[in-house]
Amino acid sequence: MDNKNASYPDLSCLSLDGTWRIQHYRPGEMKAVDLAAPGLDDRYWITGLVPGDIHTSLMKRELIPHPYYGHQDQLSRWIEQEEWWYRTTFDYELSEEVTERHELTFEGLDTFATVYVNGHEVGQTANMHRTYIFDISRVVRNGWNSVAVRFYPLQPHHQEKELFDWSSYTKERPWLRKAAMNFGWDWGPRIITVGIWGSVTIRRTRIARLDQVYVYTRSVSSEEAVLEVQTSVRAVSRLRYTSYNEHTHAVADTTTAQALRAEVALLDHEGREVTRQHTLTAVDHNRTDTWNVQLHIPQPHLWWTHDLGEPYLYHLQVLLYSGEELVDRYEHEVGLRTIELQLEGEQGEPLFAFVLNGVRIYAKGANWIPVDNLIGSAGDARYVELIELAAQAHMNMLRVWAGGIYEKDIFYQQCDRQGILVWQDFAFANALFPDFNQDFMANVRAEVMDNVKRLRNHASLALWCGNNEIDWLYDMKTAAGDIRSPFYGEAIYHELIPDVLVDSDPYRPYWPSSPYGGNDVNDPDIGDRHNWQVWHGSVYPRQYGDKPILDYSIEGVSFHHYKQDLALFSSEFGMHAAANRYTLSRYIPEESFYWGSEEMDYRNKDTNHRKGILLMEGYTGIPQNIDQYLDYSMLTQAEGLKYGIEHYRRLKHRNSGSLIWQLNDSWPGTSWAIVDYELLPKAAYFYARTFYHPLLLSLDHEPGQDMNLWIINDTLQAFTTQLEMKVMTWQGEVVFRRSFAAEVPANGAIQVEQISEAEVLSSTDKTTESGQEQSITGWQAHEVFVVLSADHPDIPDNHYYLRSPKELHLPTADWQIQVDEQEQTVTLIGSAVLARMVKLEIAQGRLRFSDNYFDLLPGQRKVVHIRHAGEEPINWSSLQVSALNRPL
Ligand code: BMA
Repeated sequence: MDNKNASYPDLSCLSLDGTWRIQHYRPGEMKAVDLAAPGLDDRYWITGLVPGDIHTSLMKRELIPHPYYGHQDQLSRWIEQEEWWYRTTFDYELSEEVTERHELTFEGLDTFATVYVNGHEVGQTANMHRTYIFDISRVVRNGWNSVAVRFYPLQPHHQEKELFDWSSYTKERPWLRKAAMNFGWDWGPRIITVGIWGSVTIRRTRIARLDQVYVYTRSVSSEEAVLEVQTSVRAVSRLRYTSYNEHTHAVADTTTAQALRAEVALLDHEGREVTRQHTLTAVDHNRTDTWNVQLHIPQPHLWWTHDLGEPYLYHLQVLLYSGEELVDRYEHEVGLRTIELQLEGEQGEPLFAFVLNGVRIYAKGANWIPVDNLIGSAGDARYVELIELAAQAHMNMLRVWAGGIYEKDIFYQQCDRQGILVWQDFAFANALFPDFNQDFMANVRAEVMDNVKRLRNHASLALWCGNNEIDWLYDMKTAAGDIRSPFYGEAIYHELIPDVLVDSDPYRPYWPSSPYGGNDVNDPDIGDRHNWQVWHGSVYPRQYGDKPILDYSIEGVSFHHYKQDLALFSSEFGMHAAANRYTLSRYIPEESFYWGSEEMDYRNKDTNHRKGILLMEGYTGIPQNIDQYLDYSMLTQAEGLKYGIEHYRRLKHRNSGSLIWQLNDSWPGTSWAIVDYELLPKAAYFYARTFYHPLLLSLDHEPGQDMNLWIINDTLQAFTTQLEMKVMTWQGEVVFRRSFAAEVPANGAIQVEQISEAEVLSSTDKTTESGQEQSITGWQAHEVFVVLSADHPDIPDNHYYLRSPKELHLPTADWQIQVDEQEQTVTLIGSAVLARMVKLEIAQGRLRFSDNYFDLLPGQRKVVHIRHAGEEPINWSSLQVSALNRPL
């Protein structure tokens, strides 16, 4: 069928994105030549979008039920057994000029496919992570053309292959270059997607083209930045025989070199030219020439993460001329910045620290998994919103985790613009891989090259990392006797990738795995570390070769283990919490919406569901119903992450970063995510606004022990402030109040004071907010809470409880509430008792609350602004407000 959305964004590029025809057959049922034939009558096929995926296309036509609802993912398992065909047509104009080449480019084919143009087989594909380019100059016609893509089931591609001792969640995947999480992970279902998941274009090359443009910052200072631009140009030759226009012409090949001119220009934010350079050259036909130019930018605007400055982006333009004709162009946003990974400090101390423009930064952020199991159909808005949410929670780094994909361009573009650094894993997660097989390795090499070249011009890209947990788990599993084979895959992370990077991206740091470094590869003294003592009960310290031990007990999984962790950089750690009520209720049949139902259980794909119960048992107590489960799991996650992250931040500069496992969800499940599938943040997200704030007041305290008061300053300005610690009863009586002056160094952390718990609780300074003296002589730790505040306008207050929630007996809270639908606000006025973890719920996704899951102090007035990320009207009638000590 005609491609309705086909358009020429510029002369050289025709988009084939849009509506295609789709059909499926049993493998081998039909002859490929028939289905690929240009004249095939496909009017009975269904339609589907490109980029996209088969599941979504079928869902749209109601041919399969939504795979995220209930157990319905099981109803679409048949899709992975079938052979799927896509077809489209397009009109094309060939010029009389014969020095043209035409390339059909697929930015994402999932996964094993054969591509046909006008019935001719132009090539095959075997890697979801690659960009495939087919030269179709010999088969494209003037006028009407057809494209067909045949996708094969995965099974024939792995069923006769060697199985490996280790491949988490499924044995099928080591031979298949496809997102690992497709096969199911401990936070998501098995949904084997298939289809054209990236854009499709036809690129016309006239005379010559820009093969590659590589831009990197050589150096920066406030006076000057030096940018190096490496441009590869390829001149195309005439074909000796061409066969378009229905005629065959003999054409003399040309042997003379092609005279070309390249112009490299840098424009500022407003489009004003900052600098421009020309190069003249002669390129032999079918040869590639590479030119380097250096651009010197005086008084540069550097690119900073959003917390340290402005993520200023220039605009790079490379224009290629043949005579007066503009034959190709390349445009990209460019940030002027240097990035290094510092592994040793000035005193020779070990570090794992990112240094941006010469400044050692503290990385705050989270791990990123695919935004949807149906990756190809996920829209740009999901990316924009999730990255916005991350930035608003003061995150400055996201780790694109290895079990998903090399993300779509929109992801990196948004990170560039929103000032967030990217830690990019290569797509190798939790398995052994056949690094002894040359076809596999050639495929991997092409994948690595494609993605390095696609992503290396992004300012946000801070680190390449070889794999997820493979080096570490290889040792653990070998020690446990589960792996007996050599470390298959090692050659990828320790040879192939570094080899490619030396040539293609030599100035960006590379780290072979996460975690990596040290004796047990998860060593606190070298490299980065994953803390899975908490939640998974992994027992540490451990030495290389020791049998791994899991401790499934209240103590074993407790988040108190974070404080024993002196990691240089904590790149994974986290705990489960329920998704928000709306998100769960949307995908769980109503009759199963209760705590302990099999449907609820089905949302949780983790091994051993006892871990979450044990964690809550030790902290909040075991929930008895779904409301308690929502609250208790959210509170445990939020307070647990706060406990861990404040500890890591107090360790600044020994510790230089903490990345939560995980930011987002790919389906409406129960997981470690702090933002759920409907883009509704959990309690931990709102806590992050304080625990990741660049200016943090922190109390280091264990029951019965001293109270250590800290300030952490991630900004580059030193300041002096007056800090106040206030201890209050649930009714708001102040039982202790003390102020401290603090000189806070730039980019540093200081302990301001240490007071014993006993002193605080027996203090005679018992003044209510209204100034009245009290006669009480002592307090119990479970009767009070602590508020830290500072007289600095930007520093948020922080709250602490001296005992775990299950030991506190909070009286029932109350409040007054006013809803202003016009202004989109909810105003709460606290009454006589502290309301703990006040929760506003509205049955709608993508809502942005200015605050939620907060404590409302007695008498406190709090205005919460609510908006929908897509500016849709708010479903006010569904609003409900509750608190831990005032359940629904
Ligand atoms: C680490 C991650 C993921 C996993 C998470 C939670 O292993 O790298 O593979 O989902 O922990 O178990």
